[in-house]
Amino acid sequence: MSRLVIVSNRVGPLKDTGRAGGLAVALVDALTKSGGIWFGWSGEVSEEGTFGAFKTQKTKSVELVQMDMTQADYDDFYGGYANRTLWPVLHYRLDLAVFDRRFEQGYRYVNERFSTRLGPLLKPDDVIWVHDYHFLTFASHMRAMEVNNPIAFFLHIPFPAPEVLAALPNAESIVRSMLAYDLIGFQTERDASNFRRFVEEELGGTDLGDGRLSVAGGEVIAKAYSIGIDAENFAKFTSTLDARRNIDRLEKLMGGRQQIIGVDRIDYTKGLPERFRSFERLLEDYPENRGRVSLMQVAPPSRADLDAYIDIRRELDEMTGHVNGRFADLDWTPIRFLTKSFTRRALSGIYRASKVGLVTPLRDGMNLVAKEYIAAQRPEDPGVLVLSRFAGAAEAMKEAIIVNPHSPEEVAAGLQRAITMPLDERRDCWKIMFDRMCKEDAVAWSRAIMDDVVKCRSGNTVRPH
Ligand code: ADQ
Repeated sequence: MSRLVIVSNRVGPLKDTGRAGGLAVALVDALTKSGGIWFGWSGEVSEEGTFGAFKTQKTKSVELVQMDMTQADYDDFYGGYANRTLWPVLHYRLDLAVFDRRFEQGYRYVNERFSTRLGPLLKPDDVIWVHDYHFLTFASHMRAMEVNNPIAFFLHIPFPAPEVLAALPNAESIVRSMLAYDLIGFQTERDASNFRRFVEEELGGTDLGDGRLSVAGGEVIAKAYSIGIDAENFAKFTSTLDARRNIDRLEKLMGGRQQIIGVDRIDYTKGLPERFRSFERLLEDYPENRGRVSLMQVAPPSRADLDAYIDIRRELDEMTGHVNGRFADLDWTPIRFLTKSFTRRALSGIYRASKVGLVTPLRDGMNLVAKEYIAAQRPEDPGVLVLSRFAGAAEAMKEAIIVNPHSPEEVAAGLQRAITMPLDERRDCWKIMFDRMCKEDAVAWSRAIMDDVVKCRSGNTVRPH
């Protein structure tokens, strides 16, 4: 069996500390089975940066290998091109994107530095799996170093329509670099077909069907592999002590009232101000919910040094004050806005105690919260998921109430339907989604990608140059 080498911006943790996301757990699982390396940034900035010594951590079969970056790398690569350019563009937010050629140079440089450092650690039959928008050009640097191992890539965030991506300076050159991967995985059919269309329309490629593209004398696979969670395990979290404590506290606090739950990193893609407005609209248009239904939004800050993120935080604080000032009563607070983070076990209890899961990003690669909410429900009396049509999760979770997050009326009507949905209907919808999630879980996702990348290299696929 080949060794697996995973490359991602942040690595680990190897042990489930309770905070590790489902993704980290799935990757550790894949790594433990085949043995291998998880390679990435240490999260630290130092003067030596990528020229410094590796920071390593080892278990029996898996090694974490991390290195620092310099402040300039961090500013141009991470804070710059990754998070001020690619993140907004790939989420269709050209209005928030910053285009600065230093950022792009820094991005390519850090991709090259990471591949240069990884090269000597590789063995001839290793399979390399690179993650996310930080490393679009990584494989092209590896190929320039004559690394011939199979390299798969998975994009966790959306891939926009070619008409949008075309606004990114040098988009063709970035996408051409991506063709050095053997396989490029996307969250949804829509993302994969956007990519294939870009390659056809802008790079003169040919769609061969089955996700295969022929371009510049070579072939690449560009297909959807939607990411799953470890649904059965997540469901089990709800009987842990941490979860039961939260269920008890919330049920006591609500005293028969209903709670809508939102859980997101603070990010402009998550549609949080729009969500608060929709909840306000619910109280306006369906006044019977006043005093009876509240919204709890759990949103730990992320990338707190970027302006766009500071603005949202301020806006959400103001909106919470506005809605609560307008509707609160002696014994009822309409919106509770918590900016702390919870362990996954504690979170499962919060989901279970909430009658409605409200997941309304303006754009999202997949959205794992939608899946976690369903996994945490009581099979005999499950809650209802209200889900944005712009979350990748909407492609497979059709039994949820699908809404347009830009329309407060539509979201409010969806919430009202969720709050009043009869038990039979709730059970039926929940069961279909839960069973599907158990089948299409995180392990199945990583296995499908690994099988395909190995197959395509042992077949007759030729890499483009
Ligand atoms: P994210 O944008 O981070 O991920 P998401 O898929 O929702 O979005 O995952 C967030 C994770 O963080 C969930 O597992 C959630 O439980 C956890 N989390 C959020 N708030 C928390 C809190 N307060 N306490 C504890 N945990 C919290 C990116 C893409 C997504 C894609 C994933 C995986 O943007 O579209 O689904 O990668 O591919």
